[in-house]
Amino acid sequence: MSVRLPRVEDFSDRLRGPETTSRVGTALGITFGICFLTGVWSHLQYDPPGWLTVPTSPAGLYRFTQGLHVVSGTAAIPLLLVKLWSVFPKLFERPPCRISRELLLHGLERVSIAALVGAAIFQLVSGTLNVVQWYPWDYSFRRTHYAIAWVAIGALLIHIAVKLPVIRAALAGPLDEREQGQDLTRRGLLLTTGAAAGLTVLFTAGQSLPLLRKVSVFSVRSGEGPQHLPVNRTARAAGAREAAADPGWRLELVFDRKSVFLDRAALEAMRQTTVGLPIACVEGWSVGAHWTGVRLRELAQLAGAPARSRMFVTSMQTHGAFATSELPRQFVADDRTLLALELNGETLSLDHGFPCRIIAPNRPGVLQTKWVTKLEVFA
Ligand SMILES: Nc1nc2c(c(=O)[nH]1)N[C@H]1C(S)=C(S)[C@@H](COP(=O)(O)O)O[C@H]1N2
Ligand SMILES: [Mo]
Repeated sequence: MSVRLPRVEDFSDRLRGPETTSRVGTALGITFGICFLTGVWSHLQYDPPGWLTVPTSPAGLYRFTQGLHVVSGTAAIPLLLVKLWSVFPKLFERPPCRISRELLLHGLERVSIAALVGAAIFQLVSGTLNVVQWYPWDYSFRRTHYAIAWVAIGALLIHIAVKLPVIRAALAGPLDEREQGQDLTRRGLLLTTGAAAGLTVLFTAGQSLPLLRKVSVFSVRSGEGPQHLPVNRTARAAGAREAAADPGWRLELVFDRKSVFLDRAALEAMRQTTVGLPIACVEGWSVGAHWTGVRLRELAQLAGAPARSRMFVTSMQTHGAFATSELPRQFVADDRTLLALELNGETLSLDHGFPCRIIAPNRPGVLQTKWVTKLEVFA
């Protein structure tokens, strides 16, 4: 018996083929489209460019868009696996053997598909690793995930354009044919794939949708934690423990090269406001909570600055990212933006940012800075 490479004809399974591929591909295209748009939005919100004024309402907008980002990315995993399985035999298609226009086109198609498959796998794997906070190698997740997103979406659009005639014809193709001795039809396969994607969402989306919290046994975050809120980075992990627990701590409020110092008692003596706002993490989980503290707007005014000022926030964190953040004017001016002192009716715990933290509407979790020690106001 001679050993040889398989050929396309060797894979006779009728379940594969354009009828299956086109339908799974359509679903996959939709999830990737949603993932791309919500991802770009998250990127813009994280670090808004000059031309973009991020709205402070609706307060739960980021919670919604980022939940959708992670849910659609998760649903895409089973879809991508089935899609790749359905086209797998094509890997063994022989290129035209003479140098010709066909060979060139074949080569170009192969390159674009390699880029698409590579980028798609990278996005789903890196996104999942970020959700479970596992960084097996040293790279900037946000920048890389964002750059590869453009490769993926570009290659996807080219792929759809090239395949459009095939996709059109295949979407009209039969689903219920059965080969001898075979039980599963293409329709059956597609339903199974849909169910797999649905269950994946059901088992994980509870971290974004409180309604599903009980069923989502594979959620990375249960929604629970000290003071009814998960903790992403503890005071110890951020190297903020000692400074934050120091009874001599004072907040430095800077405007126009003058500093005002306020200890916790002074902050507690100011007018207190209570708001209901969620923490919405880039990792997709979000939890609503009640926060009590001083309006940033009133702190700006105390410093002698206008209510519509920008603010730069510095924390006591000594290592790791997210030690500082910036609040655009509309966020400082918003009545719901607080320097929070209490969480769900109790003094903030150390891990939630004691002595005080930022909480603002429609703001990615990473920017809700904990262990604040300095606020610089810019008119
Ligand atoms: N100083 C500081 N603030 C921080 C962080 C941090 O690492 N350092 N993590 C942020 C992230 S990623 C999130 S999602 C929220 C989580 O808040 P919690 O741990 O209080 O629930 O806090 C944010 N505030
Ligand atoms: Mo986060």
